[in-house]
Amino acid sequence: MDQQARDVPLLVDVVVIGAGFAGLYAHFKLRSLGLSAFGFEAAPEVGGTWFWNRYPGARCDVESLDYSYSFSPDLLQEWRWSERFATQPEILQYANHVADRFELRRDYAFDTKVIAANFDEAANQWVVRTDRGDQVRCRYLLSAVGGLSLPKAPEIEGLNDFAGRWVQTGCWPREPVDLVGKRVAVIGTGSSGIQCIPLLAQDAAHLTVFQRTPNFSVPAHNGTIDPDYEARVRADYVEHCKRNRYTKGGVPQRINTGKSAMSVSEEERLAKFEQAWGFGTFALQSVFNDTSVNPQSNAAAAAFVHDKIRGIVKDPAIAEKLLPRTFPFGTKRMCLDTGYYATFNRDNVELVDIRETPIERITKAGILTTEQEYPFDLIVFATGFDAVTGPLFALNITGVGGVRLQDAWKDGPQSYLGLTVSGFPNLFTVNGPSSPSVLANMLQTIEHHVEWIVDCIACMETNGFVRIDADEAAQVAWAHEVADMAEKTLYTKANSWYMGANVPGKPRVFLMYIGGLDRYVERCDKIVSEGYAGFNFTAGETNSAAQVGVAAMTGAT
Ligand code: N01
Repeated sequence: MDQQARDVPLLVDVVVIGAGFAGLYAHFKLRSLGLSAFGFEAAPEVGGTWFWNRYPGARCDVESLDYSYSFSPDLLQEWRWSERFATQPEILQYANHVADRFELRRDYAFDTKVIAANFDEAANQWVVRTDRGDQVRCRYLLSAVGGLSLPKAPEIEGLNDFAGRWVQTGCWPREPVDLVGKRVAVIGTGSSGIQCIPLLAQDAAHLTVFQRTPNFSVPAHNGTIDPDYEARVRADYVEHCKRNRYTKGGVPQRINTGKSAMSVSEEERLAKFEQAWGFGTFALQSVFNDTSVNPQSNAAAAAFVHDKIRGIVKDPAIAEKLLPRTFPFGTKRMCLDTGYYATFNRDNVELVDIRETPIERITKAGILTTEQEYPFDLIVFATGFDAVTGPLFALNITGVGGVRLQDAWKDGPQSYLGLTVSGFPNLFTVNGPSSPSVLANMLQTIEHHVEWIVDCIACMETNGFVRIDADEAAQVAWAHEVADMAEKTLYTKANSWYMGANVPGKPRVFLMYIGGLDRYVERCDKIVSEGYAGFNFTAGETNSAAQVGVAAMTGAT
């Protein structure tokens, strides 16, 4: 059901796609610029990823105090989180609160999917079409679709034969899913599987986990927020958030030796690992500064987690199956859990290693592996997403010369700063490929991108520019820089969704900028201070207007 009457305009300054945290903030900022903006959202309400991922156990893996918008000091102070890591319902409530407080719903059509966006070169406008028959023209198109918004289709043969029910974590039903007395299967042990498995185990009669690749998971140590810490943060909240933006991960570095794991004694190393394990967050990855680049340091962290798993899981054979061995520690996104490994000590939980006994197909009764058929009432697919590029391709974007984004990116995404794509003028992508996105606190990456984009649009408006396009050479150089940076780490050794490796046929390209949010923000600032180096601007009414030097726009010499 719509949250508002549908009153879709024919022409606006900006179309925003998505009403998650990025889309909402974009609306807020664009309005402050005096531009008209209109948004489309496929869901019936705001919240983006937090609307769709409502599976049991879904919660943020960034501490709530940091996973907060920082643009409004009043909002920062008035909103109180109830837990250190907020649950999905609470985050969704927060998104709704923000939408209400800043009246951000009024320029959205909900339950409306964008199905095409074509650049009209003569008019320098995007023509956006939706599945409800709308056609809107806009001068700027802002994608705020999120990198993890397109769940992978369950790709296991035989699903149509299954007589029971199946669901996906990435689009969990809104009405409660009845688990009581049910025989439940979970396929997938990434962050979503690892979060829901302990809760499903509590309610289901029997839970069978089908694991293809064991993952590294550390205890989140969720609970109430330490009141002293919260008071310190609140006393200086705006500055706290500003400082976050100039860190690698967009969060405070609270346990960080700044040393190589190999530069300290084994005793000190284990003590620091222990401290990080006890603290939660991603501290185990960042406590030493070379975990992601030095194979020895990485192996030490992996061995530490292996020992922890062996210590928690009572059956040694099951513990061995749960040990991640096929990729370096942290190079697939590390998971934060609440009682994940201990769940395998329950009598009603079974682990099936589908590397040993692969799934052959889904049957009427359940799941058939090479070893046996398992009967189920419910199958939960926690099998991940066609990340980063998938949601953009789903928009069916065509740029200059009618080139489809899919074709421009057939060998992997090419983007300048993850913000713009050469040949697709006036299109901005929040958290696009080759930007830090999920490698940092998403609230920080979102706010940074939205502010950069809105400042850029303001600059264009002030200077009479009608078109911005990334210079192809600058884009190629950026892609090389991003790839070189990733190659220097161990991340490229894993078959992860970060590498596009989870989707058959997807080019193997590291999808994020791994140099840290701090370096990235400084780089974006520098590019602006150099007169938007690497961008071409066009002045006037049409695309035939003279190219104008960007230096003139910013006063740079
Ligand atoms: O997806 P994933 P996710 N047959 O791709 C398995 C964010 N997130 O939804 O590794 C059998 O990580 C697959 O196995 P393998 C976070 O950024 C955040 O869990 O490909 N198994 C893997 O085990 C995260 O990284 C939060 O061998 C199949 C699993 O399914 C990202 O979303 C919470 C299969 C997929 O893991 C994605 O996480 C949740 C098949 N055909 C998510 N296909 C928080 O903030 C896939 N698998 C806490």
